[in-house]
Amino acid sequence: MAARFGQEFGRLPDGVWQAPGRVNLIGEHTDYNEGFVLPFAIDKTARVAVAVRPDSTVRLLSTYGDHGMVTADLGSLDAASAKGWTKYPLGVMWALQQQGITVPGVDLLLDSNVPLGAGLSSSHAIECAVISALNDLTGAGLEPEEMVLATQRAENDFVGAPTGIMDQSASLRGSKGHAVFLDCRDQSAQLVPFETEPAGLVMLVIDTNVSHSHADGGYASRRASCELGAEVLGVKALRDVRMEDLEEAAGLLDEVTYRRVRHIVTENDRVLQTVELLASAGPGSIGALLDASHVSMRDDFEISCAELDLAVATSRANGAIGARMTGGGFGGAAIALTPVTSEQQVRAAVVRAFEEAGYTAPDIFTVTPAAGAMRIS
Ligand code: GAF
Repeated sequence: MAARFGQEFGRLPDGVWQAPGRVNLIGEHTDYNEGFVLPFAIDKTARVAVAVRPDSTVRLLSTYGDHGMVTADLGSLDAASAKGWTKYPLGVMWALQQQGITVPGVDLLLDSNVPLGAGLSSSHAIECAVISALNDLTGAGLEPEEMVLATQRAENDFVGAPTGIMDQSASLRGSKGHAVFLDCRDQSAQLVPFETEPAGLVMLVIDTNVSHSHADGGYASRRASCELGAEVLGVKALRDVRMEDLEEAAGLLDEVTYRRVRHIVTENDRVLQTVELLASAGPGSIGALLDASHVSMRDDFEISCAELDLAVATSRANGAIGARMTGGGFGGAAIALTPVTSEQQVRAAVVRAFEEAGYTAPDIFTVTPAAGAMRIS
């Protein structure tokens, strides 16, 4: 990375930082409802090599895609004119400026092996690598919780995606062999041991190659339904609705809003149950909760799609102990918690099922919980 940076920019970088993508084990769309999530950082990362410049120019280059060098001026960062992946680093710089941090001009080279548009948060991986670099280079001394909020601001107000805080929390606060149990109301977090190998399991990711964007309408409309539900029920956020309140809520809400609310309330409950089960009985015990989460997203929140449903059903029929779509939905990836002994069967069956359905071939790979963002040189 440093050598490539040298070729492109004619000098060495000041450092190289990396940040991972994430898989969400369970707790979908609960983050912006101030609820619970249980994601883990994965062993696929975005890396940025960065050198500070003496002026206010930013030069951005990536090793993938065909974008060429993009130049911007820090004095006039503009969301409307930022294109493609450059929205993410520029959005982070903009967000830091908004909170009064002086961002220096930089030359920046990006490399990433987080699949794009797969629901594994390739965009937050970039943002978290960039904010880690700028935090170190400026000496701003931001805590992870502050970096989480700054990247959320970049996503919401610069990129234009009304997302919550889960993805960047996993990327910044992840730890090898652990999932991050996060309370999205106050950002308190607990690392929960989650290792598949000792349990004879693998976590398969099935990237359907149906690409999605959180800046599209589906994500925002689900968020709006949740806000409406909270307003009608008279609570600050759906986090405050309990399982036993659901019956009464049914009488107060229209049918669609009720189902959206039911997903959030039951999903929060499933996160709590998953955390308890992981502690008492290990990863082999959480299959039914993963399945129930998928059904809730498919039927109540309506964020799945035919390809995700096929990936989930086929995995389960061929030996996975639990499976669900992961991430924002409307495409992207499913996860299938699978005994090592069934891995090949699940892989082959999913590929065959996609072929028979006439869908684009999926990409299937395993992930393990990995470390969060860090400086690597
Ligand atoms: C996307 C968002 F970025 C997260 O904040 C979260 O809402 C997720 O969708 C759904 O759980 O990844």
